[in-house]
Amino acid sequence: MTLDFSPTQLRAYFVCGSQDVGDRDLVAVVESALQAGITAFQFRDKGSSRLTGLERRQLGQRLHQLCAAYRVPFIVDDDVALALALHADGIHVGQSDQQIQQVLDQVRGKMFVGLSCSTPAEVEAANQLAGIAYLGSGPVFPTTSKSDADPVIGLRGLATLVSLSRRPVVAIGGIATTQLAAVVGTGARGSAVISLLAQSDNMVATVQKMLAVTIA
Ligand code: TZP
Ligand code: MG
Repeated sequence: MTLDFSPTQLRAYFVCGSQDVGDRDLVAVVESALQAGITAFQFRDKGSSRLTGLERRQLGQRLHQLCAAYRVPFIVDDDVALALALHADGIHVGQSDQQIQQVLDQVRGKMFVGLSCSTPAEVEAANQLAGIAYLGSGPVFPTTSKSDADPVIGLRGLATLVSLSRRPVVAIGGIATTQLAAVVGTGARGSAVISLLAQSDNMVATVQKMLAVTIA
């Protein structure tokens, strides 16, 4: 069974892969984030620590099962074949990933689609496409979690993209607890974070802060 998209799922959106957790077990990290109350999880496995083939699929399956137990959407970054094989709830793609129209055609009726947009032109193009559930916008602040990140857009850039978008926007990139309120103040529906949660020493407190600032 797949979960439908709802904008409230963007409130405390955790993005993570093996590369983000060092020596720790990714499944254990994700489980503690689920227990703490995250509202969405994106499996974004990149770089040299990335598993391949059957191992990658089994890890994805395990993470999907965990998310399903908490009724939290399991979203796969980039990999349409993996998302389809795992019956993921959603797929997230960037501007340089597989062409968005192709992705929409491949997954229509099966899962929801999120798209990264970091410029007004990208948001305006996304507005013309049917079937996109939400936009991910950033990096809002400098990030150390993505080596090929687009230029930083800042809170003003985020506010501009939010005002142009016909879809709910989740902010991403370098978001710390001190910026959560300002991020949501732009009209973004929540924050998507890697390091804030992957490196948190108190997952419950951090997720509570993410949930507390968000307009209901
Ligand atoms: N896309 C834009 S910035 C980013 C991604 C995946 C990395 C976000 O990680 P962090 O640690 O929350 O800055
Ligand atoms: Mg991508």
